[in-house]
Amino acid sequence: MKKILVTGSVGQIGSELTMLLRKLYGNDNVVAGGNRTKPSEKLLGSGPFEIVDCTDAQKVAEVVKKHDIDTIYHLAAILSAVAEAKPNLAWNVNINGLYNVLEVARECNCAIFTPSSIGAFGLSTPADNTPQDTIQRPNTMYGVTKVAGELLCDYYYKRFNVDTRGVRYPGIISNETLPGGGTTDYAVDIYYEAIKKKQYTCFLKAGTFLDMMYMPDALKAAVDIMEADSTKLIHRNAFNISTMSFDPEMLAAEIRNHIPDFKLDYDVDPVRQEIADSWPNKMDDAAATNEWGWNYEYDLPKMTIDMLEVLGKKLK
Ligand code: AKB
Repeated sequence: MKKILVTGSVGQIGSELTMLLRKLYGNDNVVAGGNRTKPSEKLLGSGPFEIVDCTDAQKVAEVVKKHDIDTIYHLAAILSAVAEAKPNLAWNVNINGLYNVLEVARECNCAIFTPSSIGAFGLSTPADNTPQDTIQRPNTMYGVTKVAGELLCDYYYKRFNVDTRGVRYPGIISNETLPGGGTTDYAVDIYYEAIKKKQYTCFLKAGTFLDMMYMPDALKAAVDIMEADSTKLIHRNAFNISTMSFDPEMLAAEIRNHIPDFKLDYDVDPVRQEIADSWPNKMDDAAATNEWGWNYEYDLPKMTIDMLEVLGKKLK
């Protein structure tokens, strides 16, 4: 049985991924690593928890050795909007933190999953059907750290044979956890506000198309790629994965199928708009499908039904 450490287990994807991994591999075999944010009762009560600051290499090594870890899901990261406000912090966590975790993985012979993002692309990248291998010249600190991270993971595999794997996540939408500090966060907020106020003021403008994904598919991708047959992986890291692409108007129209008087207006945030404008409209994920059988369950209508149903009960 795998012995897993999840860094960033208190974050949006981390907390839900930790719970899924505990279900699949046993509660005691999945250590939740967190740093500043207080972990939920659910996370604390269902298995081991350790304070792991990925910028502290010694601490990462200590926890990996203490629990005999063989697989690390490294999810601790600073997202795009916060990275623009705090580039220093973003470099430290996203690059130095990743370097530390890769070094520990090399030393302790661990496999490692590291997500990249649509943020690894830039204005000169083809925006439609963005190929797996293409131009990557991002102009954000988040993007710079993501491209460097992809290359670093490739390097650790080639040079040290560390079993590094990863995907490029789109914006992730969840009915359970809120995102923090991303450019795609509007696509989560809008559902909450649709239920609470039947109105949402969007910080990205109409016509801003971005890749998005429902949380269950994002979690499935993380599990499936780590279970994939290693000999079939040509790319290993930074696989494009895609399930849906929409702009705020399309999302609002879908919500109106269930809440007909829902209203959408705009108060555009220039920083996040500029970031979004530099990201693809939709990625081509054929390499993921061919190399490890990537597939998904949720499109926009199916996700919207589920989001509104679950949030409707929760926010009552
Ligand atoms: C963000 O908006 O920063 C993230 C991402 C797409 O990587 N959700």
